[in-house]
Amino acid sequence: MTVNFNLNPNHKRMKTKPMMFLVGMLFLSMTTVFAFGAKTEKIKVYGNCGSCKTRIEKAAHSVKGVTQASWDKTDGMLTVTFDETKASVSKIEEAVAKVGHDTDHFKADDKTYDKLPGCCQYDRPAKK
Ligand SMILES: [Cu+2]
Repeated sequence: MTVNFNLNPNHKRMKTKPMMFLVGMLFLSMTTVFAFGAKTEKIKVYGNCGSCKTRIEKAAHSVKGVTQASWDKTDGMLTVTFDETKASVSKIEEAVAKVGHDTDHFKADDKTYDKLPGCCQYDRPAKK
């Protein structure tokens, strides 16, 4: 008994194309990571708890070009990986400050800070 899995009538002509496509995709994804300067940086972000972590990481991810963001509540360091051609440390710090978390270069708006849940109202760094 033969089962015909070939649903494509142009099968013979198409044969080499899927492989080329795969190689092409692989090449593209590699250039995205390497050629366009994926960069990993650590940024100090003030916060307290697990909900801060969620909020901070969400804000970092909202910046175009950010592929990874992870905030450590024990030392307050946000580790971000981003495409340098699209994002920058200041853009990320700005986004994080906008949701209520101070960084060493951007201060959150007082009103935004006041609206944070009680557990999230971290001790703010001294104002400069
Ligand atoms: Cu919190």
